[in-house]
Amino acid sequence: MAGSTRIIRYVLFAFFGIMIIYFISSSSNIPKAPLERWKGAKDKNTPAVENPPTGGLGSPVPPSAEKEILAPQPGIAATAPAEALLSLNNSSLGTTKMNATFVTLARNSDLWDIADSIRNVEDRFNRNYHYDWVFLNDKEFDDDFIKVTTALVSGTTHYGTIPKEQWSFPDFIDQDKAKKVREDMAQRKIIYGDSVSYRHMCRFESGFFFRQPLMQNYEWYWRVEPSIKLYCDISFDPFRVMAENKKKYSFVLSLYEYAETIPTIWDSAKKFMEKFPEHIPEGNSLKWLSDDDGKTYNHCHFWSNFEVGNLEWLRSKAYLDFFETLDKDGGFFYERWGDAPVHSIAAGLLLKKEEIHFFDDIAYWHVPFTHCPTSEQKRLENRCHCNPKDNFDWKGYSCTSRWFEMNGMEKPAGYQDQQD
Ligand SMILES: Nc1nc2c(ncn2[C@@H]2O[C@H](COP(=O)(O)OP(=O)(O)OP(=O)(O)O)[C@@H](O)[C@H]2O)c(=O)[nH]1
Ligand SMILES: *[C@@H]1O[C@H](CO)[C@@H](O)[C@H](O)[C@H]1NC(C)=O
Ligand SMILES: *[C@@H]1O[C@H](CO)[C@@H](O)[C@H](O)[C@H]1NC(C)=O
Ligand SMILES: *[C@@H]1O[C@H](CO)[C@@H](O)[C@H](O)[C@H]1NC(C)=O
Ligand SMILES: [Mg+2]
Repeated sequence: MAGSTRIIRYVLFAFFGIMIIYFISSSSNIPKAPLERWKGAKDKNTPAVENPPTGGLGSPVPPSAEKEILAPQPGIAATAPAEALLSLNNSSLGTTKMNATFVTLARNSDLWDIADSIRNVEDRFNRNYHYDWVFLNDKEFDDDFIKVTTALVSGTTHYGTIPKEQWSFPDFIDQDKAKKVREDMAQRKIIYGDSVSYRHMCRFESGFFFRQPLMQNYEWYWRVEPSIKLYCDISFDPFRVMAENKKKYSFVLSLYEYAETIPTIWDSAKKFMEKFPEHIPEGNSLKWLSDDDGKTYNHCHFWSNFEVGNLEWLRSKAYLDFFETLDKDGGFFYERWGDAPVHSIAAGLLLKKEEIHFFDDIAYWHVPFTHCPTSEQKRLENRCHCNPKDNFDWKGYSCTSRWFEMNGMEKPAGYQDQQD
């Protein structure tokens, strides 16, 4: 008796589940016009439903996961045949999501620049996934900022104010010495060299954003800065690609750091390596960071204004020991260490090289550099609108060639044409 009641309940549950999913898909609030255009484009190319474009990993998304990944896309569900709808039955929209969030550090005055970034991220990706977005600020966000960003993000937004002690000089910093450095850097016209707030920002992004109470609720993050652009549809879930391929950190652009901002960062990194050999695994990316077996730093770093990464790694003892060692040496204030070289040296030393992923499929711009996939097929399949000539990957100032070489990865056909 109890058994058959349970079965009836299960059937009813499943039936209403399907109805709800059907209702959500067909009453999608996505405007008609873009959907129609998108559908047209889809028909011309390989149908996205049967043959979703895969990431740069060859096949980052195992076949079993493909349906789930495609499931939350309203555009597909609304026009797909009945079987495709039915395949949603046991993978509710909620359960396909990763434990992940977007994260943005911003000032109230960054509102319209971050609005631009959000629109890009939503149009190219998140409108189909509805991931949350955490906004952090050293001051309280104002109503206007909250109102506009809440309206733009398709997931849930959260707003956090950074505690004073994470956005000020630690007591072990000699303020006079720090001030002299800023005056000197101002004279030498080093970019942001005279800025106090930029230094707080770099230190916060290096050591504290992932420890905010709001960030403790997540395992994965995707960092987004104001005024960035995405140029291709992202038809896979980068968080899932990371998880399923055991990745911890990722990048789209890499380059050489401005040497004057980090004269002694490598001394601190070496001090860390000596003090904590247990945190340095075999098969890391030291070779990408150093051309002389660790004696000196070649200044290569991943550009951290874009990052998809694992928060548990940043919260690990290894990373925290690394940050602590660097922080105590004072270079965030006595020099002008950026969070990009800090994250990059950490990723290069603490992770195995297979744990770092180059997201070729995520075409991206942050002034002044562009990552645009070299492969024309990729650009067409994903409706990219970047000019391949602008691709920075293979130019002299990029470190991405070195990354490919260290990993024995084959560069995409036609890369020579984008070299300068
Ligand atoms: N709350 C807050 N956020 C800041 C502050 N300074 C920078 N940020 C944020 O920190 C991130 C990095 O700052 P940017 O000014 O973009 O630094 P950048 O990318 O090195 O330089 P740009 O070329 O100017 O973009 C961005 O998300 C900014 O919005 C600040 O004083 N307060
Ligand atoms: C539903 O999904 C869960 C979790 O993925 C799985 O364990 C279960 O077997 C599925 N049920 C059916 C009827 O497919
Ligand atoms: C969904 O339902 C269909 C038809 O009943 C079934 O063939 C399929 O296995 C189901 N999928 C899941 C994930 O339960
Ligand atoms: C997401 O990850 C955080 C951090 O590891 C964890 O505390 C939380 O329970 C996770 N949430 C879910 C729904 O798994
Ligand atoms: Mg920026």
